[in-house]
Amino acid sequence: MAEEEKEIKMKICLLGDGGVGKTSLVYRFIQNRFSTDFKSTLGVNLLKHEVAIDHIRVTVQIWDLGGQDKYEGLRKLYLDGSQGALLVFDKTNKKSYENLEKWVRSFRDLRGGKPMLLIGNKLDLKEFIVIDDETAESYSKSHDLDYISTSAKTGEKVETAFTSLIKKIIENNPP
Ligand code: G3D
Ligand code: MG
Repeated sequence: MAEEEKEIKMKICLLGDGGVGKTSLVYRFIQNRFSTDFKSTLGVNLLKHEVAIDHIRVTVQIWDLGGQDKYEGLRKLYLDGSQGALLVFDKTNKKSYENLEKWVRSFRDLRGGKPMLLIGNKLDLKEFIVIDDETAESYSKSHDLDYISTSAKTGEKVETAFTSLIKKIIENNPP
């Protein structure tokens, strides 16, 4: 007997400082490509992507934040209705790691305990890494987040990261 097809829609958002690779990760996930000539995004990029996970058809609306300076004004619109977030820092940029706290707080203030996944991006830039996995893992444990290290450039673990957040969201909102 054919399994009944189930459907679910969700909104997820990307959080993290400018330059950490949010747009590149989304681009890689959606088109399986890496481009080095993005225009620095202003405002918000809205993308839709359909994936099949465990016989469930998932439509993911992805909100990718542009100019960080405008975030304060956009914050509510951006986070409202988000079922989860990918929280991204750049492993070669200490400041982007130190600023995680502010992103976590801003999400939790509005979205409570909804799932968040921590991404340490730019894994390919091995010799420039200043935040190692041990440090990131201990941060993620203490903040009740899962952690995955990715490279939007090579594509390593990008799909895993998105999929694992999506699965968590499905667990929280079974269709
Ligand atoms: P943002 O959306 O978070 O602001 P972007 O970040 O996706 O615009 O990426 C910022 C810069 O980092 C871009 O380079 C992009 O090509 C680069 N980048 C993103 N992800 C990776 C990665 O995994 N590895 C490497 N090596 N570079 C990455 P430019 O030069 O255009 O600023
Ligand atoms: Mg961007």
